[in-house]
Order: sequence, then C-alpha cells, then structure tokens
Amino acid sequence: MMNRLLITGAAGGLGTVCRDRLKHMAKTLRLSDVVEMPPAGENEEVVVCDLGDKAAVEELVKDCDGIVHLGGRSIEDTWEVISNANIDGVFNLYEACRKTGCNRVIFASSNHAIGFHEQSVKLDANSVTKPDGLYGVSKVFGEAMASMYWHKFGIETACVRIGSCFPEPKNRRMLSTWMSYDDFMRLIECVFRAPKVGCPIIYGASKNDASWWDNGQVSFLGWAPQDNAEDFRAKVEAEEEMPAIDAPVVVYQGGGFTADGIHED
Ligand code: NAI
Ligand code: 15L
Repeated sequence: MMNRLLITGAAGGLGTVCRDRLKHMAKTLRLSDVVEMPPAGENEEVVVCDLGDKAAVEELVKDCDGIVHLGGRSIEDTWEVISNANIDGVFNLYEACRKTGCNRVIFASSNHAIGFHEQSVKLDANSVTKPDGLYGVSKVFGEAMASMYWHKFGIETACVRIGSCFPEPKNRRMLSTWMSYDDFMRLIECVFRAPKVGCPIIYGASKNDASWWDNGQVSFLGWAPQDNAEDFRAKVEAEEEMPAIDAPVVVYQGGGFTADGIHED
C-alpha cells in the first residue's frame, strides 16, 4: 500500500471511477482537477489545480508515491487548450516528479496516438505512432516525455493507450477498442504492484475478440483483462446503423477523430 496516490483529472469520467475504486491502493488519495469536485471524504485530499500552473503542480505532486495521470483535454480542441493541459501540463508533472522524487506514473495516453493506422493492421508496442489530430499529437508527446524521464531520471511510467473506457461499448468500433472499468482498475493495480515497470506502451483494451492490439510485450505486468466487448455485439449492432464501407469510423483505428479538422477559436 502506498502512502499517498495522486489522481489527476479526478472530476472526470475515469477520475470519478478511480476515486471510488482505488481507495485500497493508498493510505491517502490526493484528488486533483481544474474544476471543483465533491469535498474530501475519509482518507482523501482534494486539490483544485490547473496542470498548466508549474508551481501549483510541483506543490501537488509533493509527498506522493505514485500518480494516475488522467487530467487533461480528453478530446480534440484548439492548440491553446491542448497545449496548456496536455503539453505544458505533462512537462510540469514530470518536472514535479523529478524534483520531489515521485517515481511511478500511469499516463493516460490514447488510441488517438496511433489513430491513422487502418483497422486491418495489428499493432504492438513497437508500432509507429500515427496521431490523428492535435489531441493525438499531445499523447505522443506525453509518451515521449515519459520515455525521456525514464531513461534520464529513472521515473517509471506505464503509458496506457486507452481505447474506449466506458461502461459499455457504444458502437461497432468500440467492439475492438473497449476497455471495461474493471479491466482498467486491474491494470492500475498491476502497475503499482509490479516490482519493476520501466516505461512500457500498453494498449488499454479488454480481452476483445475483435481487438487490433497485441500486449504481448507487457505480459511481465501480470495484467489479464477479463471482459470482452463481444458480449455487447448484438446490442451494438441493433442500435447503430451500418456505416458506409469507406467511412473513417470503419477504416481507421482512431475512427471519427481522423476526419476532424484543426480547431480554431
Ligand atoms: P474527462 O474529460 O472526463 O476527464 C479529464 C479531466 O481532466 C476533466 O475532469 C478535466 O476537468 C480535467 N482537466 C482538463 N484540463 C485540465 C487542466 N488544465 N488542469 C487540470 N485538469 C484538467 O476524460 P476521461 O474520459 O475521464 O479520460 C481521462 C484521461 O484518459 C484523459 O487524459 C483522456 O485523454 C484519457 N483517455 C480516455 C479515454 C476514455 O475512453 N475515457 C480513451 C483514451 C484516453
Ligand atoms: C479518447 O481518447 C477519448 O478521451 C475518449 O473520450 C474516446 O473518444 C476514446 O478516445 C475513443 O477513441 O473512443
């Protein structure tokens, strides 16, 4: 058990799940977001903080043994928004780790770091990145920062290219990309229990029959996803009209993000 685990993005979708389900991982959960959250409960600390504020982030990371870094812009947006939260924010986080001695991080990367790969291609940790927008580029940047801080300073990061982490798969594409909350929580536990993590790339998906991703290189973590999006196929196919054969959502792994333009103010 850690003394203090920091969860950034704690007011968001996955942050709320982590707040509820990671209590057993540390004596204290430090919960942070740029927006207000429900007040601190037992064994919790709540800190409102913009990841773009370097001094505030250093203070935030102080006395933490590990970080689940979920905070940031989680979809495509203007460069101003993306760069504050996902570029400056990631730099600020790793600088704070270096200065305060926090040495294990889970970085919520995204499938949009590899979104321009076609769905017919099977990827693994060595596949080249093909970001599908500014958001995807920011996730590639985050993975690169994680790599540099590992090789130069020994700060370990599990870079999790999360597919689609929601209660259920919502469309045909998510029959390949879906990760259940239970499987994500199992992964977080494995990462913080492993004696050594290094800086691996992990595809954040359940044991989906229709998966495009091979996690063979991270078997050392002992993570065994249990859920399968296939269980939802009948429901998804009944609810979603069949997309055109050349629609981005059926051609590219990143789906509709590949067709999004550059957002301007
Ligand atoms: P979310 O958008 O619900 O949560 C992100 C949180 O970050 C929000 O509460 C937001 O207020 C906070 N945030 C944004 N800018 C910030 C800033 N400048 N300073 C501090 N906090 C800031 O997203 P969700 O779904 O919970 O995702 C969490 C993480 O996982 C994100 O980094 C996202 O990119 C990543 N991810 C999620 C996937 C999913 O399927 N849920 C798929 C791939 C990646
Ligand atoms: C992501 O990176 C987003 O954060 C999430 O909201 C979903 O859009 C997900 O990718 C996805 O590709 O389904």
